[in-house]
Amino acid sequence: MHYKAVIFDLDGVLVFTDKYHYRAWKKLAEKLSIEFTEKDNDRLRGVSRAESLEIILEKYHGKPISEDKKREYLEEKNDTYRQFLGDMNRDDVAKEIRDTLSKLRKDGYRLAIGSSSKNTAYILERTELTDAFDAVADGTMITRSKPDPEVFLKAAELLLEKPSDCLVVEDADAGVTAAHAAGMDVAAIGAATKSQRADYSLEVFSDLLGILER
Ligand code: B16
Ligand code: MG
Repeated sequence: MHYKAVIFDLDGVLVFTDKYHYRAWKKLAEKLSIEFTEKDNDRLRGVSRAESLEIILEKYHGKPISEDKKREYLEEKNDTYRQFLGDMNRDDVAKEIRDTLSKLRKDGYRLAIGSSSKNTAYILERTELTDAFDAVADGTMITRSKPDPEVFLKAAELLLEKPSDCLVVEDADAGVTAAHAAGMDVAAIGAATKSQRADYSLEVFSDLLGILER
């Protein structure tokens, strides 16, 4: 067995909250008369909330915005986003994902979350996924978000595993860069498969079993 642990990104890998991020950012962008498309939203994958706002403001042409006002906008966006999260439940995680996680654990792999999101604990609770993991490293524990390796190194530290023994599963290019910078191999799924920079490419989540059990 080459790897001892698997670190999962959350948004875009285990749950599909990217549509909620999109709707919440869109609401704020409209208020500020900023054009915001789904393509723009793709640039926010794996990026922290504050950095996401700066990316959105690249297309803003109004009066200068103070730091206090930006904090207010961030809170507003998060309130909208959390309203969507409040409607999530166990059914928002596919059976294929739950079964794959259980199988990996049964086979002795240590499992962790490595997410930029400060809402990680709430999402795991809503979807009844908390107990599926041995450790959770998230946006509340780091000072630098992906593409910085901090969140993945934190996950390895919590698992008491060496980075080289961990495989990361990611949907964002920023996350692929972060995992490599942490000295970890990466399996890409979804959007991150396009750039072909990852070590493995997953067509479906359960393809992980083929990588880890060969
Ligand atoms: P929050 P991940 C990331 O989660 C999202 O992909 C990204 O779009 C979001 O801005 C970031 O979390 C922060 O989320 O506003 O909930 O703190 O993909 O790293 O699981
Ligand atoms: Mg993601």
